[in-house]
Amino acid sequence: MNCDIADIADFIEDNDGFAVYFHKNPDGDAVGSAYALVLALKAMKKEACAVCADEVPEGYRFMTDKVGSVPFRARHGIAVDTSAPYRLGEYENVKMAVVIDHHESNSFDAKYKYVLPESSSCSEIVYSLIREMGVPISSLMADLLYTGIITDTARFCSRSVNRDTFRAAYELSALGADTVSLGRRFTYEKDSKRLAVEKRLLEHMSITHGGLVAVTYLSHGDFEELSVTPDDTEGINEVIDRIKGVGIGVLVRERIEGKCRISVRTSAKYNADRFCALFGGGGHRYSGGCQTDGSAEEIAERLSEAAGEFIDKQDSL
Ligand SMILES: [Mn+2]
Repeated sequence: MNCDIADIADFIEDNDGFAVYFHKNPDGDAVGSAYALVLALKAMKKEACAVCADEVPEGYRFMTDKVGSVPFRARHGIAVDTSAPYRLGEYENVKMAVVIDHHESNSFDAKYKYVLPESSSCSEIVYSLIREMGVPISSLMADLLYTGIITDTARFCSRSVNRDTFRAAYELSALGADTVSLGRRFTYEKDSKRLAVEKRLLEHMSITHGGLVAVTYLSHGDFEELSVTPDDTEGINEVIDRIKGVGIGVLVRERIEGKCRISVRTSAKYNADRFCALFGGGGHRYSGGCQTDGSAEEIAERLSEAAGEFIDKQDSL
Protein backbone atom coordinates (compact mmCIF):
# COMPACT_ATOMS: atom_id res chain seq x y z
CA MET A 1 0.00 0.00 0.00
CA ASN A 2 1.33 3.40 -0.95
CA CYS A 3 1.59 6.15 1.59
CA ASP A 4 0.81 9.70 0.61
CA ILE A 5 3.66 11.72 -0.90
CA ALA A 6 2.90 14.35 1.77
CA ASP A 7 3.67 11.74 4.47
CA ILE A 8 7.16 11.37 3.02
CA ALA A 9 7.63 15.14 2.94
CA ASP A 10 6.52 15.29 6.62
CA PHE A 11 8.82 12.45 7.62
CA ILE A 12 11.77 14.23 5.98
CA GLU A 13 10.83 17.55 7.56
CA ASP A 14 10.74 15.95 11.04
CA ASN A 15 14.01 14.01 10.74
CA ASP A 16 17.66 14.38 9.79
CA GLY A 17 20.57 12.25 8.57
CA PHE A 18 19.55 10.64 5.30
CA ALA A 19 21.33 8.28 2.93
CA VAL A 20 19.69 8.05 -0.48
CA TYR A 21 20.37 4.64 -1.99
CA PHE A 22 20.12 3.79 -5.68
CA HIS A 23 20.60 0.58 -7.64
CA LYS A 24 23.87 -0.94 -8.77
CA ASN A 25 24.77 -0.52 -12.45
CA PRO A 26 23.20 2.90 -12.01
CA ASP A 27 21.47 4.60 -14.93
CA GLY A 28 20.47 8.21 -15.50
CA ASP A 29 17.23 7.87 -13.60
CA ALA A 30 18.84 6.32 -10.53
CA VAL A 31 21.61 8.92 -10.48
CA GLY A 32 19.28 11.82 -11.32
CA SER A 33 16.65 11.02 -8.72
CA ALA A 34 19.13 10.23 -5.95
CA TYR A 35 21.36 13.27 -6.39
CA ALA A 36 18.47 15.69 -6.93
CA LEU A 37 16.92 14.44 -3.69
CA VAL A 38 20.22 14.85 -1.84
CA LEU A 39 20.41 18.44 -3.10
CA ALA A 40 16.87 19.09 -1.88
CA LEU A 41 17.65 17.60 1.53
CA LYS A 42 20.77 19.74 1.79
CA ALA A 43 18.71 22.79 0.81
CA MET A 44 16.55 21.97 3.86
CA LYS A 45 19.76 22.00 5.94
CA LYS A 46 19.59 18.24 6.44
CA GLU A 47 22.63 16.03 6.41
CA ALA A 48 22.35 13.79 3.34
CA CYS A 49 24.41 11.72 0.94
CA ALA A 50 23.83 9.43 -2.05
CA VAL A 51 24.94 5.80 -1.80
CA CYS A 52 25.40 3.09 -4.43
CA ALA A 53 27.26 -0.21 -4.59
CA ASP A 54 28.81 0.96 -7.87
CA GLU A 55 30.44 4.21 -8.86
CA VAL A 56 28.47 6.88 -10.65
CA PRO A 57 29.18 6.41 -14.37
CA GLU A 58 31.74 8.87 -15.69
CA GLY A 59 29.22 10.52 -18.00
CA TYR A 60 27.12 11.85 -15.11
CA ARG A 61 29.91 13.11 -12.90
CA PHE A 62 29.95 16.62 -14.29
CA MET A 63 26.65 16.96 -12.42
CA THR A 64 27.08 14.68 -9.40
CA ASP A 65 30.52 16.07 -8.51
CA LYS A 66 28.84 19.41 -7.84
CA VAL A 67 26.44 17.92 -5.30
CA GLY A 68 29.09 17.44 -2.61
CA SER A 69 27.72 14.13 -1.40
CA VAL A 70 30.02 12.84 1.35
CA PRO A 71 29.26 9.46 2.97
CA PHE A 72 28.46 9.49 6.69
CA ARG A 73 26.64 7.29 9.19
CA ALA A 74 23.08 8.11 8.21
CA ARG A 75 20.11 7.44 10.45
CA HIS A 76 17.51 6.96 7.73
CA GLY A 77 17.66 5.09 4.45
CA ILE A 78 15.75 6.25 1.38
CA ALA A 79 15.78 4.00 -1.70
CA VAL A 80 15.02 5.47 -5.12
CA ASP A 81 14.48 3.82 -8.52
CA THR A 82 15.30 0.41 -7.05
CA SER A 83 12.88 -2.48 -7.54
CA ALA A 84 14.26 -4.89 -4.95
CA PRO A 85 16.84 -5.01 -2.13
CA TYR A 86 19.21 -7.24 -4.12
CA ARG A 87 19.57 -4.40 -6.65
CA LEU A 88 21.44 -2.49 -3.93
CA GLY A 89 24.25 -5.04 -3.96
CA GLU A 90 26.25 -4.79 -0.75
CA TYR A 91 23.57 -2.55 0.78
CA GLU A 92 20.75 -5.01 0.31
CA ASN A 93 20.22 -5.51 4.04
CA VAL A 94 19.98 -1.83 4.91
CA LYS A 95 16.61 -0.98 6.42
CA MET A 96 14.80 1.63 4.36
CA ALA A 97 12.51 4.18 5.98
CA VAL A 98 11.36 5.49 2.61
CA VAL A 99 11.06 3.83 -0.80
CA ILE A 100 10.31 5.87 -3.91
CA ASP A 101 10.04 4.02 -7.17
CA HIS A 102 8.19 3.32 -10.40
CA HIS A 103 8.79 -0.43 -10.75
CA GLU A 104 5.49 -2.26 -10.44
CA SER A 105 7.19 -5.29 -8.89
CA ASN A 106 8.86 -3.26 -6.10
CA SER A 107 9.47 -5.72 -3.27
CA PHE A 108 10.85 -3.43 -0.55
CA ASP A 109 9.32 -3.26 2.87
CA ALA A 110 9.33 0.28 4.26
CA LYS A 111 7.22 2.45 6.51
CA TYR A 112 6.90 5.04 3.76
CA LYS A 113 6.58 3.37 0.42
CA TYR A 114 5.54 5.28 -2.66
CA VAL A 115 5.55 3.33 -5.91
CA LEU A 116 3.92 4.76 -9.03
CA PRO A 117 4.17 2.23 -11.88
CA GLU A 118 2.45 4.62 -14.27
CA SER A 119 5.28 7.09 -13.85
CA SER A 120 7.78 6.89 -16.69
CA SER A 121 10.75 7.62 -14.42
CA CYS A 122 11.58 7.81 -10.74
CA SER A 123 12.92 11.31 -11.35
CA GLU A 124 9.40 12.44 -12.14
CA ILE A 125 8.23 11.21 -8.73
CA VAL A 126 11.19 12.78 -6.94
CA TYR A 127 10.37 16.02 -8.73
CA SER A 128 6.85 15.91 -7.24
CA LEU A 129 8.28 15.11 -3.81
CA ILE A 130 10.72 18.03 -3.89
CA ARG A 131 7.86 20.33 -4.80
CA GLU A 132 5.82 18.85 -1.96
CA MET A 133 8.75 19.54 0.36
CA GLY A 134 8.57 23.18 -0.71
CA VAL A 135 12.23 23.33 -1.73
CA PRO A 136 13.07 25.70 -4.62
CA ILE A 137 14.41 23.70 -7.54
CA SER A 138 17.89 24.80 -8.60
CA SER A 139 19.14 24.45 -12.17
CA LEU A 140 21.41 21.57 -11.07
CA MET A 141 18.43 19.72 -9.58
CA ALA A 142 16.52 20.41 -12.79
CA ASP A 143 19.41 19.07 -14.88
CA LEU A 144 19.59 15.88 -12.78
CA LEU A 145 15.84 15.25 -12.89
CA TYR A 146 15.57 16.06 -16.59
CA THR A 147 18.42 13.62 -17.25
CA GLY A 148 16.50 10.92 -15.36
CA ILE A 149 13.42 11.51 -17.47
CA ILE A 150 15.08 11.54 -20.88
CA THR A 151 17.32 8.56 -20.23
CA ASP A 152 14.57 6.37 -18.75
CA THR A 153 12.15 7.23 -21.55
CA ALA A 154 14.71 7.06 -24.40
CA ARG A 155 13.98 10.73 -25.14
CA PHE A 156 10.21 10.42 -24.70
CA CYS A 157 9.87 7.32 -26.88
CA SER A 158 9.21 4.63 -24.26
CA ARG A 159 5.69 3.29 -23.97
CA SER A 160 5.40 4.59 -20.42
CA VAL A 161 5.49 8.25 -21.50
CA ASN A 162 2.35 10.23 -20.74
CA ARG A 163 1.29 13.84 -20.35
CA ASP A 164 2.76 14.00 -16.83
CA THR A 165 6.16 13.17 -18.33
CA PHE A 166 5.93 16.13 -20.69
CA ARG A 167 4.59 18.41 -17.98
CA ALA A 168 7.53 17.57 -15.71
CA ALA A 169 9.98 18.00 -18.60
CA TYR A 170 8.46 21.35 -19.52
CA GLU A 171 8.56 22.61 -15.94
CA LEU A 172 12.15 21.43 -15.46
CA SER A 173 13.07 23.22 -18.66
CA ALA A 174 11.48 26.38 -17.28
CA LEU A 175 13.45 25.87 -14.04
CA GLY A 176 16.71 25.96 -15.97
CA ALA A 177 17.42 22.41 -17.14
CA ASP A 178 19.83 22.53 -20.05
CA THR A 179 17.47 20.48 -22.20
CA VAL A 180 19.24 20.68 -25.55
CA SER A 181 22.72 19.75 -24.41
CA LEU A 182 21.48 17.09 -21.96
CA GLY A 183 19.25 15.63 -24.65
CA ARG A 184 22.08 15.49 -27.17
CA ARG A 185 24.65 14.21 -24.69
CA PHE A 186 22.56 11.43 -23.17
CA THR A 187 20.16 10.31 -25.86
CA TYR A 188 21.40 11.34 -29.27
CA GLU A 189 25.14 11.64 -29.80
CA LYS A 190 27.24 8.49 -30.00
CA ASP A 191 31.00 8.13 -29.95
CA SER A 192 32.89 5.63 -32.07
CA LYS A 193 33.07 3.10 -29.23
CA ARG A 194 29.32 3.18 -28.82
CA LEU A 195 28.86 2.72 -32.57
CA ALA A 196 31.19 -0.30 -32.45
CA VAL A 197 29.11 -1.82 -29.64
CA GLU A 198 25.90 -1.25 -31.57
CA LYS A 199 27.44 -2.74 -34.69
CA ARG A 200 28.32 -5.87 -32.72
CA LEU A 201 24.81 -6.09 -31.31
CA LEU A 202 23.33 -5.85 -34.80
CA GLU A 203 25.68 -8.58 -36.00
CA HIS A 204 24.52 -10.86 -33.16
CA MET A 205 20.84 -10.02 -33.62
CA SER A 206 18.51 -12.86 -34.44
CA ILE A 207 14.93 -12.08 -35.35
CA THR A 208 12.71 -15.15 -35.15
CA HIS A 209 9.14 -16.25 -34.59
CA GLY A 210 7.88 -14.47 -37.68
CA GLY A 211 9.55 -11.24 -36.63
CA LEU A 212 8.03 -11.23 -33.14
CA VAL A 213 11.18 -12.11 -31.22
CA ALA A 214 14.47 -10.21 -31.43
CA VAL A 215 17.42 -11.38 -29.36
CA THR A 216 20.98 -10.17 -29.30
CA TYR A 217 23.95 -10.30 -26.93
CA LEU A 218 27.34 -8.99 -25.96
CA SER A 219 29.55 -11.87 -24.92
CA HIS A 220 32.34 -11.60 -22.40
CA GLY A 221 34.71 -11.75 -25.36
CA ASP A 222 32.96 -8.75 -26.95
CA PHE A 223 33.30 -6.80 -23.71
CA GLU A 224 37.04 -7.52 -23.66
CA GLU A 225 37.70 -7.01 -27.35
CA LEU A 226 35.85 -3.70 -27.55
CA SER A 227 36.80 -2.75 -23.96
CA VAL A 228 33.20 -1.90 -23.21
CA THR A 229 32.55 0.13 -20.07
CA PRO A 230 29.13 0.59 -18.44
CA ASP A 231 29.14 4.10 -19.93
CA ASP A 232 29.26 2.61 -23.42
CA THR A 233 26.07 0.63 -22.86
CA GLU A 234 23.87 3.23 -21.18
CA GLY A 235 20.49 3.17 -22.92
CA ILE A 236 21.71 0.44 -25.25
CA ASN A 237 18.35 -1.33 -24.90
CA GLU A 238 17.08 0.88 -27.67
CA VAL A 239 18.57 -1.61 -30.14
CA ILE A 240 15.94 -4.18 -29.12
CA ASP A 241 13.17 -1.66 -28.58
CA ARG A 242 13.18 0.13 -31.90
CA ILE A 243 12.59 -2.78 -34.26
CA LYS A 244 9.17 -2.54 -35.86
CA GLY A 245 6.77 -5.40 -35.19
CA VAL A 246 8.82 -7.07 -32.45
CA GLY A 247 6.75 -8.33 -29.50
CA ILE A 248 9.62 -9.31 -27.20
CA GLY A 249 13.15 -7.95 -27.54
CA VAL A 250 15.95 -9.37 -25.43
CA LEU A 251 19.50 -8.16 -24.84
CA VAL A 252 21.98 -10.35 -22.98
CA ARG A 253 25.12 -8.84 -21.48
CA GLU A 254 27.94 -10.97 -20.12
CA ARG A 255 30.23 -8.37 -18.61
CA ILE A 256 31.50 -10.83 -16.01
CA GLU A 257 32.31 -14.18 -17.54
CA GLY A 258 29.48 -16.67 -17.02
CA LYS A 259 27.15 -14.06 -15.45
CA CYS A 260 24.51 -12.60 -17.73
CA ARG A 261 22.36 -9.56 -17.23
CA ILE A 262 19.26 -9.68 -19.37
CA SER A 263 17.19 -6.71 -20.49
CA VAL A 264 13.76 -7.16 -22.00
CA ARG A 265 11.55 -4.78 -23.95
CA THR A 266 8.03 -5.69 -25.05
CA SER A 267 5.29 -4.29 -27.23
CA ALA A 268 1.89 -3.39 -25.79
CA LYS A 269 0.69 -6.96 -26.16
CA TYR A 270 3.21 -8.76 -23.95
CA ASN A 271 4.04 -8.13 -20.32
CA ALA A 272 7.79 -7.71 -19.71
CA ASP A 273 7.44 -7.98 -15.93
CA ARG A 274 5.72 -11.37 -16.27
CA PHE A 275 8.17 -12.65 -18.86
CA CYS A 276 11.14 -11.71 -16.66
CA ALA A 277 9.47 -13.29 -13.63
CA LEU A 278 9.93 -16.66 -15.39
CA PHE A 279 13.65 -16.15 -14.82
CA GLY A 280 13.45 -14.73 -11.32
CA GLY A 281 13.48 -11.10 -12.47
CA GLY A 282 10.86 -8.43 -12.94
CA GLY A 283 10.29 -4.87 -14.01
CA HIS A 284 7.57 -2.87 -15.66
CA ARG A 285 4.79 -3.54 -18.14
CA TYR A 286 7.02 -2.87 -21.19
CA SER A 287 10.50 -3.37 -19.82
CA GLY A 288 12.19 -5.66 -17.38
CA GLY A 289 15.30 -7.56 -16.52
CA CYS A 290 16.73 -10.62 -14.89
CA GLN A 291 20.07 -12.31 -14.27
CA THR A 292 21.25 -15.81 -14.97
CA ASP A 293 24.43 -17.83 -15.19
CA GLY A 294 25.83 -19.11 -18.49
CA SER A 295 27.50 -17.82 -21.61
CA ALA A 296 25.77 -14.97 -23.44
CA GLU A 297 25.39 -16.98 -26.60
CA GLU A 298 23.63 -19.92 -24.95
CA ILE A 299 21.44 -17.70 -22.78
CA ALA A 300 20.43 -15.72 -25.87
CA GLU A 301 19.38 -18.92 -27.59
CA ARG A 302 17.45 -20.13 -24.57
CA LEU A 303 15.66 -16.81 -24.17
CA SER A 304 14.79 -16.69 -27.84
CA GLU A 305 12.94 -19.98 -27.44
CA ALA A 306 11.34 -18.93 -24.17
CA ALA A 307 10.13 -15.68 -25.74
CA GLY A 308 8.56 -17.61 -28.61
CA GLU A 309 6.77 -19.93 -26.19
CA PHE A 310 5.61 -16.99 -24.08
CA ILE A 311 4.15 -15.32 -27.18
CA ASP A 312 2.38 -18.51 -28.32
CA LYS A 313 0.86 -19.01 -24.90
CA GLN A 314 -0.27 -15.40 -24.68
CA ASP A 315 -1.71 -15.42 -28.19
CA SER A 316 -3.68 -18.60 -27.53
CA LEU A 317 -5.47 -17.09 -24.52
MN1 LIG B 1 13.96 4.25 -13.55
